[in-house]
Amino acid sequence: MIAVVALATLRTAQLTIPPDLLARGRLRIGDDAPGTRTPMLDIYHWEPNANAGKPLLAALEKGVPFTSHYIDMLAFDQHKPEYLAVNPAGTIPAMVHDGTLIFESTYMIDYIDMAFEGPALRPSDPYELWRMRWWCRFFDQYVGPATSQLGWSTFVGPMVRQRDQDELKAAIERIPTKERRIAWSKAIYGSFSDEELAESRARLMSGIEAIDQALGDHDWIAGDNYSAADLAGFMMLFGLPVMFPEAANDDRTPAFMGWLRRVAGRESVRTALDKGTGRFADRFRELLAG
Ligand SMILES: N[C@@H](CCC(=O)N[C@@H](CS)C(=O)NCC(=O)O)C(=O)O
Repeated sequence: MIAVVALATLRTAQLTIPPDLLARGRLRIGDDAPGTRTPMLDIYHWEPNANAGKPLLAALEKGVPFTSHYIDMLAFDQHKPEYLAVNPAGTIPAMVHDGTLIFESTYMIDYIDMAFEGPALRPSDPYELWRMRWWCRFFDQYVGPATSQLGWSTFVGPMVRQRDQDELKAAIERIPTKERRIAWSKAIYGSFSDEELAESRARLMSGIEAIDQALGDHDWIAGDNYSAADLAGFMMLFGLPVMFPEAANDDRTPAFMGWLRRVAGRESVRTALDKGTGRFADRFRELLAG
């Protein structure tokens, strides 16, 4: 029995629609004409954490060569003209494959899976495929926004808020989308409401329990095979035993903790975490130490 409570006030998803982007169809970056150079994959990411980690993990799991571009979110690199020329929404992650921009992290996993050789990240069994998609949606719409809100209020806000106030104000004004301006303001000025934070915690309490129950007697979220759902869920949730131990611990949610450690043990995950500065890899090490 999955005990997921219906909560009303928290945003269900972080969907940013870059101005004009979808209308333009394929956005080509740079001047190269199609077919004039070797197909290349460039991945723009911050720490291998949450959304930013998904394309990294997917490419590494499949053994796809790529160029990694570290965008320092806390230095507001994502709003600088150089990066806006790649992704006008000013969000991370993004990737450019042979000159074409691909964004929205969960669907980036699908793209990498279909566009390149390597072990499949989608189950071939229809029921497992359905489970994979159901859980990806759950991560994106239910627990993802809650984790993100707690993370922004606990880590991101405190890491930047003591900087020069005029600089911070100017940095917020440069953000291209209203949704991200609101998120940054709330993080910087500590104005997430008690009700919002309580709702995030309630979602995580029930959401982690639901995952724990759903894992049952199989190793992976969709069933017998490692899939995009494990990769996406891990990236969203691996910090929880440290960030919110009341929700995720060996006594309350042993199957969830065992699954986190199984994913953490994969070579692709260890390599991905090395692409960060260590801030998040440290949480990962605490997890492995158990
Ligand atoms: N739904 C998008 C969300 C992208 C997103 O909002 N990313 C956050 C980091 S997880 C970001 O770019 N924040 C930087 C900012 O808001 O300035 C995805 O999954 O790719």
